[in-house]
Amino acid sequence: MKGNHVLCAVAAAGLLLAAAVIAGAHNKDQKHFEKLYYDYLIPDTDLYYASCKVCHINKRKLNSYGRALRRAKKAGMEPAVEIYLAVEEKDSDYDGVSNGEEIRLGTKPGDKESYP
Ligand SMILES: [Ca+2]
Repeated sequence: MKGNHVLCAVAAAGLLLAAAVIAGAHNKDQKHFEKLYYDYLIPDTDLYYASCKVCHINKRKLNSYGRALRRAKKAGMEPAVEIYLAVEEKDSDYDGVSNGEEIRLGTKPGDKESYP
C-alpha cells in the first residue's frame, strides 16, 4: 500500500513538472511575440488584451494562428523570429486579412471575429 502512495506522489510530481515545462514554453513563446511585435501592442486593441489568446483557444488548445506557428516550428524554423515572420503572409483565421497585417492593426490573427 505504501508503494502505491509513493508511485502516486512520483506521478503527481511528474505531471506538475510537465505542466511547468509547457507553461514555461508558452511564456517563452509569448515573450518572443511581444518582443517582435512590441510596437503594435497598443492599448484598446484586441491584440493588446489577447495575451495567451493570440495563439490559444484555452490552456491546451491552439487557435489557427497558434497551429500555423507550431507547423513552422516543426518544420525546423529557428530562431523564434523566423517562425513568426514565416506565417505573416498567411491568413490563419480566413477573415481576409493576413496575420502580419492583423498584428500591425491590433487584431487577433487566430480569431475570425477579430479583424480590422
Ligand atoms: Ca482575425
